[in-house]
Amino acid sequence: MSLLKILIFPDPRLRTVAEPVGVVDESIKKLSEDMLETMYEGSGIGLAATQVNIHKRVFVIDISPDKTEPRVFIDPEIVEILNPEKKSYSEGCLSIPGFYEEVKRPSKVKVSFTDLNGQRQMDEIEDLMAVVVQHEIDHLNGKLMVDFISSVKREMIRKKLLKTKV
Ligand code: QAP
Ligand code: CO
Repeated sequence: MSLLKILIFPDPRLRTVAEPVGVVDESIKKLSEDMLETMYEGSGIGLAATQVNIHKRVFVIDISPDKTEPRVFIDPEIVEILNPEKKSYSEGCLSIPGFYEEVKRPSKVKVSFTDLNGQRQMDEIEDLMAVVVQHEIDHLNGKLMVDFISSVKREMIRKKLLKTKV
């Protein structure tokens, strides 16, 4: 496995719309392992391929307290909003280190995706899982959590992250 470099906002490459994967081959398995390693190393709970400058529709998450439940989502789609009532959650992002912002999203959704075995799956998700899955699908579409906040706040975060760039 290898650690991947995470793009930091406002890197314009974070705005790339990712391409569908289609067939799950060895390169996608290797990518998802490297992404999981990179996510755990950064103490994250979710990471999209876009964030490591790979523009394929893949993301990994692990929201378990002891970080023992890695999950890989390939070509994910929100197929139905099961509860349109929006819930607010203080979201973070490995590409926006040190900043947490309240974002409102539908609280329960139905998601379809391809798993690592190449099988299409369907899942009803809510709570933190629904928040993270929607956040990661946004990444694959070039969208970031700062797009939901005021332009004044977004500009402040942009300037601070440009300054602290190593
Ligand atoms: C997405 O984000 C998420 O600022 C995953 O200094 C997180 O794993 C969606 C992280 C929460 C909804 C709620 C952030 C690590 C990790 C930081 C993450 C940081 C170190 C963020
Ligand atoms: Co993120």
